[in-house]
Amino acid sequence: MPGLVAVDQQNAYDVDTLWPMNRTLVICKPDSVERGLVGEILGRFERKGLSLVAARLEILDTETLARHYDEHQGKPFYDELVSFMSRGPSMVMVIAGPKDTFAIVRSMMGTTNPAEAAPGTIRGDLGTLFTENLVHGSDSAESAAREIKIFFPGLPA
Ligand code: RTP
Ligand code: MG
Repeated sequence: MPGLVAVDQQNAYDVDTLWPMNRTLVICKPDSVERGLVGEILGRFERKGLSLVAARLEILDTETLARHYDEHQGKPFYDELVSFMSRGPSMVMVIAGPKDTFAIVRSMMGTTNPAEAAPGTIRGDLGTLFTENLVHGSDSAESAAREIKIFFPGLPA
């Protein structure tokens, strides 16, 4: 299990092994904050052996969400998505672990629609509504680097 990480100008490392750690962005969306599920969600990642390296409770503004969800701008669901994502505080987090941590997080989240997500996943266990699907996780290593820069520009990429 990785320990806490130390961050230098270039990389993050496991403090016990000094292996490079891989990071991804996770957002506990407004519905999970409202429902008091942040601890449950973060606890699942921590029990898996991933580490929390940065976190901030924040109401996301439409400009930040436009950058974050750039790939979805202009799609039919975009306005509803931004309205939901800005309706209250989100817990924005950087999670660290081994190679391709983004993929570990995504598999633990479950598929986009909670009604169809497998039991045992966060969305499958805790949600039923499409838009209110509790959690965001970067969908690739490139997305993780891009998204971490948006929310935590001070952290080395
Ligand atoms: P996220 O980015 O929030 O982690 O979710 P995701 O990768 O599982 O899904 P994505 O395709 O990136 O979509 C972003 C969010 O937009 C809403 N959505 N609605 N009505 C629709 O067809 C539709 N498609 C996507 C969902 O709330 C999804 O989380
Ligand atoms: Mg996505």
